[in-house]
Amino acid sequence: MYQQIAMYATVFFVFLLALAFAFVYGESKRSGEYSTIQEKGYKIRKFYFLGLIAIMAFATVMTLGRLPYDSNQAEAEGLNEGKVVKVTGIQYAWEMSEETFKAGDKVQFDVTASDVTHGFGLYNENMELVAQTQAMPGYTNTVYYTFKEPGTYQILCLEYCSAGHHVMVKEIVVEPEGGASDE
Ligand SMILES: [Cu+2]
Repeated sequence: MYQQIAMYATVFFVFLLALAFAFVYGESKRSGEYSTIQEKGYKIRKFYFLGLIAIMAFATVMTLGRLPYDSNQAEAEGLNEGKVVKVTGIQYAWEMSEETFKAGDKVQFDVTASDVTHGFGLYNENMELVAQTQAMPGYTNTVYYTFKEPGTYQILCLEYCSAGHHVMVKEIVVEPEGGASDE
């Protein structure tokens, strides 16, 4: 569904761009005094620039704390009280210190790599990306995720890491809360 929305949005914006190009092309045939156009253009540009800064600043303030990488935020929300799972990307597999989870588990993934850079991407059953970070040799990147729904999740590599990249898939099963009996 999201892919479809993204596709229609892309087509719509490409159409808008095409309109803009057509307008510019059409206007280019007309000649006029440059200084008045320049003055008008600079006014619009200044307004546009300040507006863009205001929107970006607002969006940054509203969303930065929601990123799943911030340990202070995780502490505030109790996300760091759960399991700590060490994840290592290797050509071509994912090694994990723990592979069984229950719905409701708060997990801190400490992600690294042993050879080249990989991309840790956690997908839910609908193949929606729910958490991701870089897996880099010599670094540990932490990402927090709470398994709200039981099901079969998958970890895919999001960074092309040579010939076997596409086989870097690991399935992890998240059991329903309180065991399999309440399914
Ligand atoms: Cu990889």
